[in-house]
Amino acid sequence: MESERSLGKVSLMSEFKLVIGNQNYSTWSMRGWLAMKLSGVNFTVEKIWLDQDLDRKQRLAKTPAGRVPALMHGDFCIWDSLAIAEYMAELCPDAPMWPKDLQARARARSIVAEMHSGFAALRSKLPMNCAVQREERDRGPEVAKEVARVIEIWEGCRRDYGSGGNFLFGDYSLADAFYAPVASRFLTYAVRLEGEAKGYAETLLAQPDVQEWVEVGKTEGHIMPAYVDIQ
Ligand SMILES: N[C@@H](CCC(=O)N[C@@H](CS)C(=O)NCC(=O)O)C(=O)O
Repeated sequence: MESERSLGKVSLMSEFKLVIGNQNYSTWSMRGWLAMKLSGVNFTVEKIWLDQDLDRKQRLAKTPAGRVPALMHGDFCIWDSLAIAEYMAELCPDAPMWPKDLQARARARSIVAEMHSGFAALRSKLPMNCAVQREERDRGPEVAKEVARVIEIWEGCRRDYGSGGNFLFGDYSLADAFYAPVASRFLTYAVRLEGEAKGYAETLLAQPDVQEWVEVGKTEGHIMPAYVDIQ
């Protein structure tokens, strides 16, 4: 762990609180929460219901970007799922957050960054919704292109780095955490997967932290029509 001095006003003893949105809908919150679980630290959660914060006032009162997740470490705020993941990885170098090997780690960061900055069609056309099951259907060429790219990423990591375990880089890591909401979407919208990608998606959805999040999402209520209306 970092020394007390380099943490500025925040002490190692300061508590962690993660501000999240609805567990059924907020994929970024899920990623931030999975990163916190991977770090192994104790943390509390404050949930802001997105359906009760349409003007973002509650979120803006917590974090300058007005988005969730946001991590409070004492009174120090870190916002954005990736910044939270990196903060915790630096703070907890012994936690299995990134792969140990330099190039595996760089590849993991590449696919996490690719997810963090892309996949607009998956986001808009297949929003996460753990509580429903849709039928398989053609969701258009943009979605098909992005699904194919996700499969390519998964198969490539499994082939090149996955021999030591069942996850993208062998052991479960931040790379898997950032793709967990995608696996959940593929299940919800009955996206057809085969072989390695199918097995990996099943493994990821069975990972205990992922399951814990999804189980709450399924039953938390606060249904938002914008998501539910997508068949
Ligand atoms: N890049 C951000 C995205 C966060 C984000 O867009 N969060 C959504 C909830 S899933 C939100 O609060 N959106 C509010 C808005 O865009 O107005 C991250 O990785 O944390």
